[in-house]
Amino acid sequence: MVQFSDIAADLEAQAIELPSWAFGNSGTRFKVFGTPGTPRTPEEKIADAAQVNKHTGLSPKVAIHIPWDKVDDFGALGRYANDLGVSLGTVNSNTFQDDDYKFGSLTHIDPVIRQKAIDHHYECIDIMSEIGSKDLKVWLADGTNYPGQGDLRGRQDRLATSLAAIYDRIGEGQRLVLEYKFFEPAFYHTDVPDWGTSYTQVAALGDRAMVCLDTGHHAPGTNIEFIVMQLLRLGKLGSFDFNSRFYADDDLIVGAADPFQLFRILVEVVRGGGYGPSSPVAFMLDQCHNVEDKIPGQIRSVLNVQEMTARALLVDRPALEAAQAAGDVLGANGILMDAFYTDVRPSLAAWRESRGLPADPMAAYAASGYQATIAAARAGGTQAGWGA
Ligand code: LRH
Ligand code: MN
Ligand code: MN
Repeated sequence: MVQFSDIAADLEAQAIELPSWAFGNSGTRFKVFGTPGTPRTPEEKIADAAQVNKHTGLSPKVAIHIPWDKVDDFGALGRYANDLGVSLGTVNSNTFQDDDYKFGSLTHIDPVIRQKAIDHHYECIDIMSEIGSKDLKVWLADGTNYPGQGDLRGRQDRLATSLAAIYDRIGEGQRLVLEYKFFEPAFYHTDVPDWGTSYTQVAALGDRAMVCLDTGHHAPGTNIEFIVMQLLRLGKLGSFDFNSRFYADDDLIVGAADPFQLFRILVEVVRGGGYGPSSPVAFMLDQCHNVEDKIPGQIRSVLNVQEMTARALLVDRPALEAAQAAGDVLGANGILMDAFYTDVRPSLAAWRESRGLPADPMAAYAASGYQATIAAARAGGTQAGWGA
């Protein structure tokens, strides 16, 4: 049996990057409900993200999305974040909100539009260099709605050429991570629909190009932990966008819809060397909070990842390997389930307190009065991001 005390040191280095856009209002095409206190500026999003780190110690970085978080002086934005105890992380490009990209961005048939999309990525790389960010995350809405609408092969070839032009500018110590998604907003075909396509494209670029796995971007029933294993085996798992889903790209709180799936994913992460200070895998959230308050929503999210990481670390590896080797099907399964069913919450609460953090971060945030303060201070404002 592995005890919590055996794994406590491994929890020390856990860092889960927060998406700036999680702090803005969001919804579906049917309705976006406003939340009092929603940030009006990138600075206010960062201030809210800093609250999550203050109460959990788990989220020292904030990912930004360009142009949603565009400011005149990124150096100053970075210093502002540092003053609040966090730093700016992944830079996400955005080629899905400009009319020019109606029929594609990096895959567009018109070289002028393609160059515009490439130039946007150059701008993102410049921002990364200014703020000391390591990762450029590329997610493309490119695809078609009707069979015959586009030449699938030609689009894939143009994608490869465009990505190569972007990768050329990626500096030492920087990476390009390519995210895949099986559908939406395109419904017939998507140009980077799956891990295999993302892998094929980044493998052609070089060592500093990796795959981003967004847990919400798979068809129902997909064995995501198998993909995690394979990408780690290939040395190409660059980052996670964590969230959870019941139906499509729901962007719900990670670990809320299917905690067991999150556990299984983290078991493969640990098994494949994807966890720990020397791992190249960046843990990130990519979520929206449509009906719940955003800051507690993010606090709950990072705690869910921490709890499932602890449980994954509790798997008795030698015993599991012995059971597997002996063909002990139910024994092996039982060893995994023992770890999954271990309630680590009391141990984590004590562990947090021993580090000067609140035992219960959700309660500590609720008692802090921050939510009422921002609701009063930001009343009547317009939110930043998502279309801004
Ligand atoms: C696409 C996606 C991608 C975007 C984010 C806002 O569905 O997951 O990561 O950058 O949502
Ligand atoms: Mn994502
Ligand atoms: Mn998504």
